Amino acid sequence: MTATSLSTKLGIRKLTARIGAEVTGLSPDRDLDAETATAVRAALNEHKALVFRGISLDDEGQQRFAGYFGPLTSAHPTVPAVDGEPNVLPVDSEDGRVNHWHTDVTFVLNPPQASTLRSIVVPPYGGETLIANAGAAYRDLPGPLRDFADSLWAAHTNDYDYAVPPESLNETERARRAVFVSTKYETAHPVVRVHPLTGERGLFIGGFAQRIVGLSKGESKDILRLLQAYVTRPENILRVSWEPGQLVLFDNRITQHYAIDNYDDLPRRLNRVTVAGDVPAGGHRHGAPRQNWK
Ligand SMILES: O=C(O)CCC(=O)C(=O)O
Ligand SMILES: [Fe+2]
Repeated sequence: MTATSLSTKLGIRKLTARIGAEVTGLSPDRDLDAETATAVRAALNEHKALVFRGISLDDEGQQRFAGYFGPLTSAHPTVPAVDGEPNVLPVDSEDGRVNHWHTDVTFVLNPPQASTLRSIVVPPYGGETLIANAGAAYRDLPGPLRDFADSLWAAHTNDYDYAVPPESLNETERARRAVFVSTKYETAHPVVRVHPLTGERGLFIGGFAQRIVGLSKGESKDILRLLQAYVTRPENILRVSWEPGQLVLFDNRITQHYAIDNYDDLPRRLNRVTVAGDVPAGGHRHGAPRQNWK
């Protein structure tokens, strides 16, 4: 397919005051020229989550679209990809429900900068994805808390006590969990991340952040709960309702997300493709504990 200049037709409609926009006049299934890709990146910088509706993408198309924003990661560090598509992760309700707040794969040194999710099977009700603006959360903090957060580092790991106790998991869920932690990762990141393209600061925590470097588990839990409460304020959240032919692109450097488990046992399936990211940078006055923080 040839590149088509679409940027003049690009429409950006805000979905909430603080996060999210629907992009119209652009088919992610067409080739994007440089100007259009730049306009989409600018919209992503501003709105943090972009919704594209009425699209007809296959796995190839989703990967091509994600590729405009940088090189792709493998599907996941531990979870197998879609057969024959090493960059595509199946997100299938049969394998479990991601109903906890997180940012994708933050337990590695350079987590994916952006994720795309594409609807494959949509339940007739429920199954929405929440996406939270972690930059607004940071700005909502009272000054002294902001300064405090600025000074912290958090250890992120894929091996932690998930909200669900292991004894309540069924066999499939237990097996999936075992695959997820088959290689254990732990990485320290700044709690306040400076976005490399905009300079905007955001809380960079989420479910894989399990401990604050230098604090006990108990102290860490309290601090993380306090900060996380700002991320999940309703004002900071976009609620994405899924429909067939939909793609959502979100900026992992400054958002968290949560898949709501409110669709009974109905099937739900999305495919995820993520764009490789940089090593998170903070605005620290205290140096980096990355090398010897354990
Ligand atoms: O199912 C969703 O809406 C989100 C899935 C997700 O967060 C993930 O696969 O990391
Ligand atoms: Fe996720």
